[in-house]
Amino acid sequence: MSTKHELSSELSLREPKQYLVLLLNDDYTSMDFVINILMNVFHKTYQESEKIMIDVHRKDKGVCGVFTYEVAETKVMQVSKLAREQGFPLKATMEEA
Ligand code: TYC
Repeated sequence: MSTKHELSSELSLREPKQYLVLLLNDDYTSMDFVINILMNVFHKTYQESEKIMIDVHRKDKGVCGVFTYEVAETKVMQVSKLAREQGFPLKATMEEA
């Protein structure tokens, strides 16, 4: 029978690490733009996007999804490219889940 430790190392051999992508609040990005980012980059519904945006606005950061490293990195880059193109300082970061 496997110990708890053996089970968790077996899992880590099979499953890729997961990363949270967090959206950060700022004073300049419009609420509508953040909602559009959540819908278009993170595939959230309008209602989910509005809820996450308000949460980030109130608490300074919030999770918009959990992904493998490359996918999380791509989402972070997409957010900064789209924000830069529209002249907003919006930033996303990633951390190990
Ligand atoms: N704080 C912004 C405002 O009042 C809205 C905002 C929400 C900006 C979430 C960034 O990640 C963010 N216009």
